[in-house]
Amino acid sequence: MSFDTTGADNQSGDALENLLTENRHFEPSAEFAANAIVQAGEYAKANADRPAFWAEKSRELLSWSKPFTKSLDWSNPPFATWFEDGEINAAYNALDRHVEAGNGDRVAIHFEGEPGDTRTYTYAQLTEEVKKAANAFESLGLAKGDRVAVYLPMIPEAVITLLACARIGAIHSVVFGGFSADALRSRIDDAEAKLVVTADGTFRRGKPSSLKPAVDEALANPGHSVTNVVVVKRNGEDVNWVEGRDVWWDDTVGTASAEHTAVGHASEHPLFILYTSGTTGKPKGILHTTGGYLTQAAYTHRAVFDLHPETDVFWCTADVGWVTGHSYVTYAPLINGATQVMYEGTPDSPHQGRFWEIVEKYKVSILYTAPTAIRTFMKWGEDIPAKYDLSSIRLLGSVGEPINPEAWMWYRRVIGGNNAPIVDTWWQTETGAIMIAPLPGVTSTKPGSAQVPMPGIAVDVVDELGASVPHGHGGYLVIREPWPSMLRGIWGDNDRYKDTYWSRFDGMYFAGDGAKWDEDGDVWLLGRVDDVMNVSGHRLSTTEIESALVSHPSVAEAAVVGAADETTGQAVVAFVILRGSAVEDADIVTTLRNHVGREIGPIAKPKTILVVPELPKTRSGKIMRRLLKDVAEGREVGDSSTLADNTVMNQIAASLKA
Ligand code: 7RM
Repeated sequence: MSFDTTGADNQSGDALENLLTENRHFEPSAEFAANAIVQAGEYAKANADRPAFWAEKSRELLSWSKPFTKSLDWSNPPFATWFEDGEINAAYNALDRHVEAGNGDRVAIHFEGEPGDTRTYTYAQLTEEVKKAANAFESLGLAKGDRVAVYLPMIPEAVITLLACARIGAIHSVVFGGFSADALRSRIDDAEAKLVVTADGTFRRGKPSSLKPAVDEALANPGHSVTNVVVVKRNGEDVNWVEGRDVWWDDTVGTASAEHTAVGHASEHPLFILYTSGTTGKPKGILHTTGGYLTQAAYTHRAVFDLHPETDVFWCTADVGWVTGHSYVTYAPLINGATQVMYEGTPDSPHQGRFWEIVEKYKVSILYTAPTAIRTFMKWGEDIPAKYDLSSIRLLGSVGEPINPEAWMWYRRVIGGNNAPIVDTWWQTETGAIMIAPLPGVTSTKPGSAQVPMPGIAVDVVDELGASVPHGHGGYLVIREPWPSMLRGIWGDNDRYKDTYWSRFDGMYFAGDGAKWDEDGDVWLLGRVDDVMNVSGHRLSTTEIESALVSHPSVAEAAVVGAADETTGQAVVAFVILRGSAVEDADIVTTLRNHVGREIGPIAKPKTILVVPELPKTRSGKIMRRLLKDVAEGREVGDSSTLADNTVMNQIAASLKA
């Protein structure tokens, strides 16, 4: 392979063109395929007429108080409407109708608190709680269209709050419990929230961890829009109290009437805002509406997880502060009448087997988690899950980042008993629901690839000019047709909505991810395009080099960035966490460089490999490569306020000095 210093605009990423391929395939077992909820015919049916397909799914999966007559309206792009003349209540669909259908005694939520306390809510009980919360919020003056900031830990009150808002047509805006007072303030201000729902605090690794002080700080200056703060008592810590503003959950929701009739809201009535950080600028308030969002969330949940609501126990480990916790904890599982597990804490508390203990205890059959968690479990060793009975698991899901083949294989073998299909699901806050994933009873799965667009979803990979690239080639991931759960805009900023998503390629949604088709026509996600490096004119994906590093037995985790380089434009810099005894190996850096050379090609060999104790990650497990890039380029480290653990950058700095 030669170094090409002229091809600065090397669109097709030739250096890696044929490297991301995978020969391993895993067919669904005959039994799994035979009992699968969705069969192969679904693709052709959806492709024949997408809006008709989604209309049929919507009628099948949801109860509309006023049936719609119209499916998609795309007469004013990029502003779509779905099922526009219909009316629907999200909370009624998630709760009341299951009780009316005689399923009130089915468990909706098995809650496991971090300290080990547990609560079980049946559908009848959860319905009652949501009705009380809806009445309580209304008694505080909350009305349809008002915004509610939610700053809660992973406790049932989070789901209850969201559904109570949806019930009365208030718009929730969840802010991650891990975000600072500043982040909370800017989100409250941007949405002009009238109510805040929070808790005294939660527990982290056995210790109380507070939330209420951040709310007090966010509201310290006058001029904000908030009239009341509802406070759930969770960890029992003392809190400051602002008379007239603050009210205890138990005193308001606890004493409210359990009678509340749900009325339908217009299909395009806003359901929620969820802020997501862009590469630059202030966070974007991604806006989702009701009918289309619920349709795609419910459909993908059934189809991708092969959900059999009478028998499955579903566990999505995502926090409700993330879109995954909206679509696949709060809405879809309840709409579909599933039984689910909700867990407040981290995987390592009080011990590294906590997740597997929970799987065994509740007989979890479908587990949906993130690659970062899987890689952490690999690091901890397979003897930990081996201590538990995981035989209830029949399907595994992955979301949030590309899952490297190494982690995929481990997940399948150690957690899935070499039998459970793995569904790698690609989607975004903006897409609202899963867009690319295998259908577990149909698709033969392939480690490392999210594989195929969902039925009814038009995904493509295009070059700089927006032309489709052929199989075997890479480019930018786009979506060619509107989809039901697509964002309807950025709160208060239509221009930014158009600029960010619809201006790069004419008439297509630009996802911001690099991707490639392999020779079989499966999609591989290559990370955000801002994570694509250009070394001597060769496009290299951080994901691929990370994947190569992690495939070496000495490497537990790896993050790769492109650092500015005078000669090559960018140079590959890798940060690695080593496993056990590899730490003592003096030649490890050379070994790893050669390993990457062998796995991908000499062009991909990291110029620098830095051994570090930890990697900077957000709460949802995404590596913040931006911060590593600052280190690699010798700059002062930028804003690290969204890190899950804000001491990590200091740990890295200390380890590099040593
Ligand atoms: C659900 C969620 C979105 C970004 C997205 C990608 C990355 C998510 C996968 C993935 C490869 C996956 N929403 N991403 N899932 N990359 N394979 N299965 O994560 O808004 O927080 O993030 O996450 O870069 O653009 S999100």
